[in-house]
Amino acid sequence: MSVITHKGIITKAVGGNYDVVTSDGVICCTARGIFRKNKISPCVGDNVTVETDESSQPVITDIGERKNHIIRPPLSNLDCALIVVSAAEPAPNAYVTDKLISIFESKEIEPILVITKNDIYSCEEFADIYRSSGFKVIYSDESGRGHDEVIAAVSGKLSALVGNSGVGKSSLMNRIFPELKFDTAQISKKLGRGRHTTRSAELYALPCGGYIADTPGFSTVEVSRYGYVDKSQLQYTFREFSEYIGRCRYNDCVHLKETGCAVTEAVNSGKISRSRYNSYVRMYEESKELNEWDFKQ
Ligand SMILES: Nc1nc2c(ncn2[C@@H]2O[C@H](COP(=O)(O)OP(=O)(O)OP(=O)(O)O)[C@@H](O)[C@H]2O)c(=O)[nH]1
Ligand SMILES: [Mg+2]
Ligand SMILES: [Zn+2]
Repeated sequence: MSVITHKGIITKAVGGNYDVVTSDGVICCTARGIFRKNKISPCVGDNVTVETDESSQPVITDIGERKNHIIRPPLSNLDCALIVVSAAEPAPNAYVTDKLISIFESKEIEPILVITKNDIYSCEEFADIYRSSGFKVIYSDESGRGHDEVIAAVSGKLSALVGNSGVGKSSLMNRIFPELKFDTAQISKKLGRGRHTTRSAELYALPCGGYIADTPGFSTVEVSRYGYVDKSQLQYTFREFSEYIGRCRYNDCVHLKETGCAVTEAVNSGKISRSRYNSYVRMYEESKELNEWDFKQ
């Protein structure tokens, strides 16, 4: 009996069944029990080895080393996170945005902001905070504005759309893939049903290479459980702090109330956004209460 080995990427995972895209096409398979024993489950984005033979169901036998991993929803090997923020309904929330940015920065996933619903509201001030802090900000709405910029930002990469429920992630997927029909719903209907419209993550192949996943949204309260950045590392996840870190009077400065702090001086002189700095302080305080183990898979 001849066993054939294939290499590929998991694009869909539902109840222990996986779709793996290989050079020989999509293979539907299950996983070996050994992964359960080692407390690791294959997930969307994993580079895997699949074995097929004539008589039994194809099975995943190996998971390649992960570049990074997020747990909500389970996704591996992301290059880029498109953080979707709507200009209104729901209103932009700087703290939620900054928290997501820090989590992605800590995993070396490039955060890009996509601002939706500009056809009805403007949020220039919010966008400016992020542009001036060193992030790419794209406006994308139902008028078709920003479409080419979104495609250019994600082509050839593995990306996920993340953000609050109702910001328009699935609507954006519908603009990228007009032939597919992603479920979208008005906020009032989402609340009425008491759950989110999108419920799992699946990778879709982009026309110019790479993959993108829609993900279920979360409420502002839930973002506190989205991930964890240790307080010793937190300052390094604020990219605009980097040119000031090391220039404070005290080597162990954590940029809160210390005298001679180069970071707080930069905030006071308007070189660092106060809104971003306030998020840093809040996250620093909160990280004292959080336990890293709550965020392990
Ligand atoms: N005016 C306007 N409405 C939008 C835009 N994008 C999305 N919407 C509307 O916002 C509502 C929510 O959109 P969805 O795409 O379902 O939001 P989602 O982020 O996928 O939500 P979850 O799946 O619950 O996380 C729908 O009624 C959309 O029609 C936009 O750019 N402009
Ligand atoms: Mg959705
Ligand atoms: Zn300092």
